[in-house]
Amino acid sequence: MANPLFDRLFGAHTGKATPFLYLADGTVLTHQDFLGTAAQIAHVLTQIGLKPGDRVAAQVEKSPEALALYAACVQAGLIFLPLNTAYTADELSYFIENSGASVVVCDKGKEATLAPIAQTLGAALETLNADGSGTLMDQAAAMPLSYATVDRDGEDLAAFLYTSGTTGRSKGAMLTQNNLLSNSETLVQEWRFTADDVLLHALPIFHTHGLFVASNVSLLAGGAMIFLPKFDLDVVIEMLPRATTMMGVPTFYTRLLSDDRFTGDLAQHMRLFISGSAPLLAETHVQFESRTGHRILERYGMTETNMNTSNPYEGERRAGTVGFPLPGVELKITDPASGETLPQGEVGQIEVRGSNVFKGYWQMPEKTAAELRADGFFITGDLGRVDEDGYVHIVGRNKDLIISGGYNIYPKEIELVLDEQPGVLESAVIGVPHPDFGETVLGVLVPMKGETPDTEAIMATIKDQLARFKHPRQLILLDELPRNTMGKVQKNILREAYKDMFAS
Ligand code: MCA
Ligand code: AMP
Repeated sequence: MANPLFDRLFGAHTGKATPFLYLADGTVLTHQDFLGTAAQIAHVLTQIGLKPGDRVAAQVEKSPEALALYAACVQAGLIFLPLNTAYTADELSYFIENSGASVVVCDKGKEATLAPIAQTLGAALETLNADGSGTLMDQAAAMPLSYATVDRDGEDLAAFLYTSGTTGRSKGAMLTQNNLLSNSETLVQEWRFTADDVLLHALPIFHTHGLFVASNVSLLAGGAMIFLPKFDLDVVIEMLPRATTMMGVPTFYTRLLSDDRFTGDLAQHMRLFISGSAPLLAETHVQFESRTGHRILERYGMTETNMNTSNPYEGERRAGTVGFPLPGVELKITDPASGETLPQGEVGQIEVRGSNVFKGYWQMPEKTAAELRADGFFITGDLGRVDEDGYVHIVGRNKDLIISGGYNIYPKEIELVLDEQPGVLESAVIGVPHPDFGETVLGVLVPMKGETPDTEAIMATIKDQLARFKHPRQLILLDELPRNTMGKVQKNILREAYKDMFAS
């Protein structure tokens, strides 16, 4: 037996004194330093009493230790459950309860809020702060620097990533070792990653993009990362000359382009820029090429599937498309009503199948059955077409979703909160164009007869319930919502009416 994900991503670097993480303060951690930390954390988790298959919920700031916590979970056969640092206590208590997490790891600043929740739900609580301090590392410091890797099968679960739904509560996408490993193997090949690469990593590590795409690909290739806590334009510009590759959401690229210091010279030595998580405007692609000579490589993925398509490394990277299905990924365009495959060129829903596709939603068999067909095809909820040259175009969404700065926001979740506010009869939440975030959230409220809802008070109330990035940038009062003859709210009319609200 073995532990394929651990062996390939981490174990393969045992004893290597080569640089793995370059930090903004000049610290360099080698692969072996990192593995030692991971082993120490694995000992702590085992001593707490965690057994293979148990869940570890982590809401922690990005740090080498936070990444080592992921490695430790893989090594000890635990299921890693990373959580957005913006989530409120309300949101977190759902994830902890739903996943049945045995331990919650959080920042010291969140301890007072989370301790009672963890206690009620029977989970242990450890702290891990942005600077690597906290109870987790206090205990880890006394532990051995190696750990007997727990045997796992490729079909064993490695991570849960919660993704919101159009009907309300989030669902835990169950990802196996094979899901993650097969996808990173493909991406290393497709994007030509090697041990010589230095990836500029400014993404958060609680989502697929920063964790399973950026980090796993670098780990598998044996390369290094410039590991930054967040996307800070000044720091990114300062660090870029030391990198060979960068991955980002479109906002990273529009922010770079908005700065005169980002010149062709600064990007000259780079091997590859990759974009994903949200549509990259063709205009950004063109501007980027004329400034730097580089064509950004755009790819398309989902939490449930990892990466599905990519523009080619060699060959034409076509603006406004997400390239070709990756090797091992089958992609078809189907009629949303019948599920029948449509002829090439026609627009329909995108379905994918392959070893990248998840195992289903944790303890939600009906939701799994609604999206994952018995034959293994996953219904992405994205609308697209395949052109005559085989390039996949995403033309829209068959799901009510807003993507703001790469974060997914499901309007239903916000509408449920808004509908409960005093004086509100009903609400509609829409995404409208935003120069920095691509899209941003707008809330439309219909007052109860004779009432005028207090929008400021409403904004203050939702602070406790919803993460900051989900908050409407503005609330608008409207006498009634546009509806079709079936009574369905016509959000397209609202989107059209307010499309210039935040235009630059
Ligand atoms: C921060 N804020 C946001 C966002 N980020 N609001 C809406 N959308 C956001 N994405 C809030 C802040 O809390 C702050 O609130 C205010 O907006 C302005 O913050 P700012 O300093 O401008 O933001 P930032 O800290 O610079 O962050 C923007 C960012 C960041 C760099 C674009 O959001 C980011 O790193 N996004 C990447 C997300 C990502 O990794 N997505 C991948 C998901 P206040 O008003 O209180 O100051 S994985 C995925 O989608 C699939 C699988 C895929 O294909 O990859
Ligand atoms: P998530 O649920 O966070 O995994 O986000 C997945 C969704 O992000 C997909 O279903 C798409 O709607 C969107 N997405 C990811 N990459 C791209 C891209 N390159 N272009 C357009 N949309 C994308």
